[in-house]
Amino acid sequence: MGSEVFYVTTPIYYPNDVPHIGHAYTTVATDVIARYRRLRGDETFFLTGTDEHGLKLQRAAEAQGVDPRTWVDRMEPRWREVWERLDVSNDDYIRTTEPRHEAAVSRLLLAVYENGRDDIYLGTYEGLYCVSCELYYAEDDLVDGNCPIHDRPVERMREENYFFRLSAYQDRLLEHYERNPDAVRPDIRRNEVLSLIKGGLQDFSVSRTSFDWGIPLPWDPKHVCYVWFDALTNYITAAGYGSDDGRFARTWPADVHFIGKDILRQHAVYWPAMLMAGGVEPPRQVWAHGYLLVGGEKMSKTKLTGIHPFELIDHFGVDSYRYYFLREVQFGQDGSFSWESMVDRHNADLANGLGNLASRVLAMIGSYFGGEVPEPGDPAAHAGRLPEVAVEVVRRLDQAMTGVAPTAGVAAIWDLVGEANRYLVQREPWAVSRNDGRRDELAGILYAAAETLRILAVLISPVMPRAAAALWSQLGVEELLPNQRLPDAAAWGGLRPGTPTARGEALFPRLEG
Ligand code: ME8
Repeated sequence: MGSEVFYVTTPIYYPNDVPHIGHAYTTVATDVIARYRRLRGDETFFLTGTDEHGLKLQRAAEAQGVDPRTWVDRMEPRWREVWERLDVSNDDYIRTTEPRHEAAVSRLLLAVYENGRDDIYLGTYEGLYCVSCELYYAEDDLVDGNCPIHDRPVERMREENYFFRLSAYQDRLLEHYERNPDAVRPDIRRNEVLSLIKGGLQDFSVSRTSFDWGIPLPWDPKHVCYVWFDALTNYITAAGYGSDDGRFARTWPADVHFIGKDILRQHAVYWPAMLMAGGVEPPRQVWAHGYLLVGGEKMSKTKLTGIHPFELIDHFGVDSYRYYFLREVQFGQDGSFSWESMVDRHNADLANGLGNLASRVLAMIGSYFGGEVPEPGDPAAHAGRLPEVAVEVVRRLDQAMTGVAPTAGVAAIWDLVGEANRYLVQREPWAVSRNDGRRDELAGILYAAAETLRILAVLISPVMPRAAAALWSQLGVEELLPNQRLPDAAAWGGLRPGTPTARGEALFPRLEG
């Protein structure tokens, strides 16, 4: 078994408010992995969207004096505009208020309800509820009486609910995770999930009667579906569950669900059990990254510490934004954002590193060869270690990106930038140019440098699509851009001598703090 499509998702976000850089962190990382997969020729399906039902949304709408549908219709474009501005290349965008989703949720609910094992049953729930999480908590989970994630008071609720028999799935979940050691990453999250499951699982309610902003249960429409059961199902809705069996078979199971560690339990315990109960395969992998912190705490709108991505993009540009978070925060760990470190990264790695390399090489090709790519001559004599370092970097990048280690992937690319800059310092083409007898050598050096830039343009394209396109056009080969596939695109010698190059704008202008 195995799906043919590389299927990757972000969480679907609550549009009760506008996005902050924490949400964008997940979405950009997912985008980079999706773009990398396309670059290596894998058929890819990348999904994101908004989670529009539930009490939290209903209350946000009430606070604005509008009905929930008006509210989500007003807020959802504020999310899409951020993804567009960030060059996020999702193939589909799902809203849980769409009819296709309601159909899939009803279908999964019925599949579980009618599976012959009584996995959904009627009961009464009384407990402590955090509206921000849309989760019930046990007294012991609370910190000073507050929700452990949002640090806000919980509410006592009592209602008649349908329950999902999660407790019956303990052994099957453990067996699933033993058989698939990579199904939760990184290891620290896998261990957390294993101990949650081993600690015993409590049934959770899958319906609500105290409010009505949700999908009615097909067999008892006084109840609306619990928002997490509704939300998680988005991942199969968009893959064609219940609507397009052929596409569903090619697409599902998802290869990676990217999430933050705050919603691990729902994705790695509830979700696979729900799917098993409905006769659907669990996802291949759940990848739970860390938090972006502000002042040592998880950035959050609730605590008014959220920074809107536009505040940074306006200053740094889209590519620098995308680069910074992947490079600065080791993927999987928590990381702090700071304006100063972002300026430092921008200037050191982008303006002085890649940007300076490109402008120096193109300027020298302009002055010494009338702007045309010179003859390579014998690479063994002129290219130094660049061809072999490029091969090695491409190998490391592939290993990192397919292994979902984007920070290591980006670091590998910058080893090639560093090698190229060192190579120029050692070969001193500006000095060689003063000696007419060394014209072939000068050509060989600048060919090697330009060829390295071409390869770099391919390699950076998943992370910085705009800089890649600009570099590509400065090298005079933009018409090739859409057809690049790794590893062939990185094979040495792709640039043709005689190609007219152009000195464009600086790729990354230096920024003052
Ligand atoms: O939980 N650092 O939506 P949500 C890193 N609708 N990532 C962060 C972050 C931070 N400080 N803050 C948020 C929900 N995120 C549900 C999901 S999925 C079926 C339903 C990111 O709007 C991270 O990915 O609260 C986290 O898991 C997600 O936003 C939570 O988004």
